[in-house]
Amino acid sequence: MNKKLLTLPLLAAAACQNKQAQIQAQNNDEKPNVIIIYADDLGFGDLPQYGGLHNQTPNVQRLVDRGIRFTNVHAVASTSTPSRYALLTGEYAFRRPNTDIAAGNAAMIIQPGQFTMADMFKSEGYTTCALGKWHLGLGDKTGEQDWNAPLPAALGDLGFDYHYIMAATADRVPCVFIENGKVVNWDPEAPIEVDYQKNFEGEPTGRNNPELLYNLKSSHGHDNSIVNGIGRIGFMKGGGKALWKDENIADSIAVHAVKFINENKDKPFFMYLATNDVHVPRFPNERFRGKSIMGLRGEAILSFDWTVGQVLDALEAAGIADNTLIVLSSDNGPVVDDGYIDQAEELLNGHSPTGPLRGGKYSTFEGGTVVPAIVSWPARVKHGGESDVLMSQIDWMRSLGALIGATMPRNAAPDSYDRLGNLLGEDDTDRPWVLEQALNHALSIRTKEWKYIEPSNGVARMATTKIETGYLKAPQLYDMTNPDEQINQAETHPQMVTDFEVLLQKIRNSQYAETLE
Ligand code: NG6
Ligand code: CA
Repeated sequence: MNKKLLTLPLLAAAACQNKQAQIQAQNNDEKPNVIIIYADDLGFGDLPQYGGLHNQTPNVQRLVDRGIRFTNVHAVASTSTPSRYALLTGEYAFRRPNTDIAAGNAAMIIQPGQFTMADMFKSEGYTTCALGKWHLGLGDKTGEQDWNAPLPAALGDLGFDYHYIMAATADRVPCVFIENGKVVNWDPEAPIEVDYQKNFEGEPTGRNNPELLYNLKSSHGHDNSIVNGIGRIGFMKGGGKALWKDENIADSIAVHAVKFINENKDKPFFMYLATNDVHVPRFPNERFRGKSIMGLRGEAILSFDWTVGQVLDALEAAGIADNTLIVLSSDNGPVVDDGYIDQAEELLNGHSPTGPLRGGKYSTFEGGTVVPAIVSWPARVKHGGESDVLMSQIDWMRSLGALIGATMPRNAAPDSYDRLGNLLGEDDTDRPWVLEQALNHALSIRTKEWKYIEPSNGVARMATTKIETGYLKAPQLYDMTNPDEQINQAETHPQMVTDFEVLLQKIRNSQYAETLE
């Protein structure tokens, strides 16, 4: 089995590298605009294009019609911060401390000296921006940011020419947008203070003043400060007119995306557009209300689709849709009850956010990391294609780097491989394996045929979200010709388990991405 598992895919990978070189050679002069539309917690089965029920997403369909729908794409982790870290640096999050789900007052997690995806585009003359959810820390010291002054470290230090972002998630303070290192609409009458340990004297909390939760009540956690009638994680004081209204978040992000497209339509740009949808608190704009029988979670999916439409319309109006490469995906799998009483569970009406997959956000099972992924580039990519090629978001950095002919500094994107051919639908050679990280740090390796989950500690099912974690003290091995991960075959295939353990050990110990060769 050793041979079948490890050797054959490696030979295939070598063949693939040659093809990649040719693809790169074709591309050096083209310089398409590149947009990553990164949804939050959008599950593999959530979109109707992936079997999702009840909602129409016509704008996602526009992308599918002019691009490729991938069905075997893996986020690097089943939660946001490690997944985003890996996407933007090409390095597995487990190699770095402080890459777990970040608080809103975490210091910047990616170091200014690291070579990011934005640096890569910038080095090739692109104008770069990050819009929407950030969740990778800001400022130079955790808990010591002065939110009333320019932040000493922000995305300008990571290669982004422009940013308009939320520091963390919508359920975490501070509930304000940050533009180029400064709070947007900063209110001198209401200076901002943030603390993740203790409340500010006299300030109401969700726990003590549930009567003030007029927009959404919490089902678990989310009972610290109240902003816009919604309980949050962490304490904040002040903010005044800078505080966001949850119902306007998607609009605020989309408006800045459209503006950036219009301002940069004459030169190549890179946009990292990370939506707040469909993360909690789900509180989409009034115009989506009542439009989904799945209630707020369904309406958040409609809001996501609307954002996609805003981007496509702006590209078309600017006459640059043909030469813009769009990658649409999600940071991790779905969760239904993630802490607010929004009736997401009651109103599923038979919809399965993970499709046929087991587990969900947080878990080691495939529901945690298999995500929708659609790639469109009308000028180049086959229209209406489908692909089940095994792909990991870890490779998108070097693949996009190859596309634009970027020179990668030594040590940059150490875990990322150029698999541009996969991304453009021009090569269907599977990645030999992909690595997945769960909330409890358990790592899994997935090949096209098998999935190995290393032993780990923790509850089998989260009491709060009801998600099956896949944590087990013994190794797990699943035959992925049936993706439901129900029959653990570790005991009957000890050699294969050993092979996977050896491979995992090699990946863990490797400083650079030598493990695929
Ligand atoms: C959890 C939050 C959850 C969500 C998640 C991060 C509670 C009870 N749950 O701790 O609501 O915010 O962190 O989600 O606080 S992620 O998609 O950004 O990783
Ligand atoms: Ca997420």
